[in-house]
Formats: sequence, structure tokens, C-alpha cells
Amino acid sequence: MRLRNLTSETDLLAAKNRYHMCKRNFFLRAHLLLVFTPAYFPKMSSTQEEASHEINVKNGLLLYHHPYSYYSQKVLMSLYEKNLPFEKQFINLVKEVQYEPWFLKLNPRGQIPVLQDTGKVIPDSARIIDYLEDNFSNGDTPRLIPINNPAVKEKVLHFRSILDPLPARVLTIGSFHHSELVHFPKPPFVGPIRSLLKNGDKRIVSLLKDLAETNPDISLVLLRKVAVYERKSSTITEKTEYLKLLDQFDEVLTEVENELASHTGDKENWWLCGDCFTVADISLTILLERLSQLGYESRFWKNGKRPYLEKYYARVKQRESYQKTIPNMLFHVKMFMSTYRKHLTISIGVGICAVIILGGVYIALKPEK
Ligand SMILES: N[C@@H](CCC(=O)N[C@@H](CS)C(=O)NCC(=O)O)C(=O)O
Repeated sequence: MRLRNLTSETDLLAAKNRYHMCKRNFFLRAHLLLVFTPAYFPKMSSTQEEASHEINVKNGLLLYHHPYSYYSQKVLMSLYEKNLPFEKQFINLVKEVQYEPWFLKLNPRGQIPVLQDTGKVIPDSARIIDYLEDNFSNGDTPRLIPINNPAVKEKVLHFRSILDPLPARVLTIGSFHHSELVHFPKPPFVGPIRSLLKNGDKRIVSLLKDLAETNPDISLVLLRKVAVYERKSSTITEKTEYLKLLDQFDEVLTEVENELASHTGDKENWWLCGDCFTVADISLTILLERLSQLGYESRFWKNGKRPYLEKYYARVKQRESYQKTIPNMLFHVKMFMSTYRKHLTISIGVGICAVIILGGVYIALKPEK
């Protein structure tokens, strides 16, 4: 009996100890979690390559870019297609790094992409692609504009001339104003990014006007950019005008579809203009990618609307250059966490605090057995 009592007293003591240990561990773990939460958010060291905010003079090719930028993607895909070694410097458009004085020295328009070839600076995607074509087209670096076949070259230049002027920015921002026109937009054009970009133009116009005042040497370039933003603003916001713009995309894609449909027999495996992948294919790929990300696949090619285009898009996604250029889901997650690091840390911190307080109250008030 006494032994049994002793055992039950020891059990009681052990249970009490376990209960207090548990309580201490709970607070210790919660505290550690709270302290180290920010460390779990990657700083994008490998993907985002946070800019050093200065001109980076190095030997070789250096591309100032953003992985989501339409025009940067064209250059990236060209560099990968040509197997050229190059370095990248991330320009954070969200933080408006493109308007910092050091970057305006590189490109007074405050736009990416910009290529630096040791001391030479080349802005504008089309100019960069032509520069690469003129200066790096031998051995392992294939031509993206064929020179030996005049008929193919003419076709490449024609498709480039109708694809390149399609206004990607207006298409993109307009889709956020008329979201009833799109179906299932994909990352990165989901969630808070949509409202960030939708409302970004007004802020950029006033920033450009301020910059033009403080930088008289480049004010003409900056004010010209303001004029373009203001001229395009009704196409973005007015639905009838925006629909007319979508018609322009339709017209171009119909011409592309007809060309692809004509590739029969031994031309079955052709790309847009011939058996070689060219700059016209790069322009088309990046356009299809953007339309898909915005949620326009069913409007422009899915459900039997343009079957050849649909097949082409599925095929081009298999190319290594596409996979290296277009960010994947893991990248989107990292980018999102990095952009909204502060907000996420605060929300999770608040959440954990609430759990600690409620957990503490529960444990403290729970009657001891
Ligand atoms: N014509 C230029 C257009 C470049 C362009 O519009 N870049 C966008 C990113 S896709 C940009 O830098 N936007 C930032 C801004 O204008 O503030 C090209 O082909 O490179």
C-alpha cells in the first residue's frame, strides 16, 4: 500500500515535471521560431543577384536585366540560343533601381535590358540582339538571322517586324484593368503583383517628371517617355481601345498560324521561318509566354482556335533556352517571398505571437490533474 502510494506520488511528481518541461519547451521553441523566422526567408542570393547599385565594369558580356521583363527575356533567350557566356546583374524594377543616377548613366531611358560588353554599353533588346548577331556568330554561336538563304532571312525579318512592335507593357497593364477578359492568369501576374503594376504608371510618370527637372541633360529623353505613358494610358484603361489592341495581336497571330499551318510534309518540324530557330522564334516565344502568363491562352489559341500555334508553344517549351530564360515555380515563390519579405515576416511574427499568447493562456488556465 505504502509502496503503491509512493509510486503514485513519484508518478505525480514526474507528471508535474513533464508538464513544466513541456511548458518551458513550448515557450523556448516559440521564442526561437520568432527570433529566427526572418532567416527562413531567402534573400534571393542565387536567383535575384541583388544589384550592387553601380556600374560593374568587367571583361566580357554583362546583362542588366529582370527575369520577368519581357524585353530582358528576349535577350536572355538569344544569349542562351547562341551559347554565349555572360554575367547577369539584377535590376530591381519594384525598387525603381532603373531610375537611380548610376543606371541612368547607362541608359537615360531608365529601361532594361542593357548589355555591357566590357566598356561598350548597348541598350534596347532589338539593338542588343543585333549586336550579338553581328559580333558573336561563329563556331559554337549559331546565327539567329540566317545570311545564306535570302528567302528565309526575308521571312525572319518580316515576322520580327510584325511581332516586335506589339506593345507588351500596354497589353500587360491593360489586362489588370480588364480582368474579365482573362482566364486563370499565372505567376508572376497573380495576387498583389497585379495591383502593384496596375497602379504603377502614375507613380512612374511623376517620378520621371521630377527626374527630368533634376537632370536637365537627359530631360528630353525622360519627358518623351512621359509622353508615351500618357498617350497609351487610355488604351490601357478604356475597354473599347484595349479590345482594339487585342485585335492587333489577333491579326499578327493569325498570320503566324497561317505560316505554321503551311509547314506540311518535310517541313513538319520547322520552326516559324525554316528548319533553324531564329530571332523571329524568340520574339514569338516570349510573346506566347506573356499571353499565357496573363491568362490569354484560351482567347488566342486554346480550344482549337489556333492549333498550330498551340503545338508550337508546347514544342518551344522543351527548348533548353526557354527553360533557362523563363522563371519556374520555385523561382516565383522565392521572388514573392523576397519582395514581400517584410510583410510576410510581420504577418508570421504576429501569427506566432498570437499562438504563443493563446497557447500560454490555455496552458496557464488548464486545471492541473
Ligand atoms: N524598347 C525597349 C523597351 C524596354 C522596356 O520597356 N523595358 C521595361 C522592362 S520589360 C522597363 O525597363 N521598364 C521600366 C521602366 O520603364 O520604368 C527594348 O526593346 O529593350
